[in-house]
Amino acid sequence: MKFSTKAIHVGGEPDPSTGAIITPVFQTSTYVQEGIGKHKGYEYSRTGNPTRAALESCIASLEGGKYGLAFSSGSGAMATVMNLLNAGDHVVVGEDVYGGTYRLFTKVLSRYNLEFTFVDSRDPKAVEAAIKPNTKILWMETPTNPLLNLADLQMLTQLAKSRKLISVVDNTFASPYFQQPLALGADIVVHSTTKYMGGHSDVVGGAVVTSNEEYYERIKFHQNAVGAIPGPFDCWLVQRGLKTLAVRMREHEKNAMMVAKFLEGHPAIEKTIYPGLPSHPQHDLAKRQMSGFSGMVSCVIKGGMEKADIFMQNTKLFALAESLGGVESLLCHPASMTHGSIPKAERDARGIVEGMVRLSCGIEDGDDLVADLEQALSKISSTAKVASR
Ligand code: P1T
Repeated sequence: MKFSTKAIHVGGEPDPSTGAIITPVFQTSTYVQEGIGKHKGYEYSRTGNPTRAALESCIASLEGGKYGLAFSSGSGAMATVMNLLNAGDHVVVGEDVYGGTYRLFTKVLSRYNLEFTFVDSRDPKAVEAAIKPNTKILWMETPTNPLLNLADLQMLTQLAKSRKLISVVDNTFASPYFQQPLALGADIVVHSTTKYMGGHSDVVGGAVVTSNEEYYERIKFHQNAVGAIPGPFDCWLVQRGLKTLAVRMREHEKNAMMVAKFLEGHPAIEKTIYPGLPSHPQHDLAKRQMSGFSGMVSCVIKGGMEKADIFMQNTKLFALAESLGGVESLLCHPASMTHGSIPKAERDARGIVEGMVRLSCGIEDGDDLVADLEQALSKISSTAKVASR
């Protein structure tokens, strides 16, 4: 079965008791048992729920994995994967990651005697040099949030294997439609399903996929033991989103390409970052390991935060908000919003400068999106003229 068919049919078998074509929202906390140990496969909804099970099998199939697990948020999924570690273990992390991932690792998990080294995951030599005898996980996000840097997944997962590390890839930005980390050698994929998978900015969720039975059993144990599980209606919403993932991703990409090309030629823009542009330093790698470039574009506005603020206040279709991957276009200011939990010196060192704006291109008409950006950028130069009079 191909991607679009799996998205609609896996985990979507008609309900055996009623014939309902859509898996019902099993809004129940528990299940009646016939006798001691005699039940229909479900005992308690933290441990398992049929609506969640349907979603988990669909997500696993879309990532080309054997096992899927759903969580109450991407953060909950990431925290639960980290329960694979024991105190004293070390993790090598690609340095440009979502600010909340950085916060989870440096401000929460580091208190449990887990150690993190952040490296530039574009540079396999730097990654290799960071590995220590107690390193257990290599954590990669690609494309990264918000710089849209890529990690060479084939090369780095091979390195992880040769050093007996568990490789984990946050595939949120690409979605399984454009990138399949397990096929490229990764052990575990994590997602914020809040983003492209849910796709409609109406649910917060997370997911983990793996084909490794041992990792699956251990993460599933912690999913139940720690309890960061999604409610059945949230599972239902994400699964409904998945049905249109393929068509949405094609539109996101088409619009992102239009937006990136427009921004790249605009005099108010210092730099445009999109893996689909030939000017992206890793464009060739993007073509090799992704089947498309997804819907995220970052740019740096000339004149820093002040001008970026004028631009962001004047867009009418692009709404100023955290998050991404929904049908409606959003923009955000990473330095103060999504990556505000990273100290300024580190942000500057990574290139998350004050003038940077991150755009999540929705699936509105591309001409309207470009026109919106054009009129908002024109406000920067018109305020400059007023100020210089
Ligand atoms: O928000 P949550 O569902 O908990 O997912 C966390 C997360 C994990 N990984 C990546 C790559 C992410 O971008 C996120 C969340 N990101 C945002 C809210 C944002 O605006 O970037």
